[in-house]
Amino acid sequence: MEQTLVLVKPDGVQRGLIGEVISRLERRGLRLVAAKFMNVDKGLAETHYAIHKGKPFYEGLISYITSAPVMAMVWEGPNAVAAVRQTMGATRPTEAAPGTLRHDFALEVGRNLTHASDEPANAEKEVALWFKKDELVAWKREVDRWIFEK
Ligand code: D4T
Repeated sequence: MEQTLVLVKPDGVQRGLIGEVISRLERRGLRLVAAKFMNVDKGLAETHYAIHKGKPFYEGLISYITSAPVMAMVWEGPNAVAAVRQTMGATRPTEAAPGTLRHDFALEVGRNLTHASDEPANAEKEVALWFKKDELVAWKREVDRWIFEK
């Protein structure tokens, strides 16, 4: 089953939106695999955002993600990566479709509430970066057969 990393970033935590994010992913039918509430150290932030090193917004990104606790989670389901990105909406909240989290709760790209892996190969890397193998819970729900086709 495809897995993806989701972070409720410091702004989402401070604004009391952890429950809203979880609720929307649950409602979608995705299955929670792991969760931890944590501070992000500089090393983890720099590894996670390595691809953006050198960009004008890089320093702001690192200080933002390390500024206060985040809720880190792994969610799974068929096409979980695409499904979660769709639920989050476009990176820039003013370009996010109505009904998405970023449309409904955010205005600025530097305060866009959540992170979600952008493709399956990156999702695998990000899940391994943020979680140890034994922190991932393999489980099934009674309702799975009514949500997952196979
Ligand atoms: P994340 O990684 O936070 O889910 O965002 P996206 O995957 O949707 O978008 P991204 O990698 O292009 O950007 C990472 C992160 O950088 C912030 N950002 C981005 C910013 O502050 N200014 C910018 O101009 C861009 C492009 C927001 C998300």
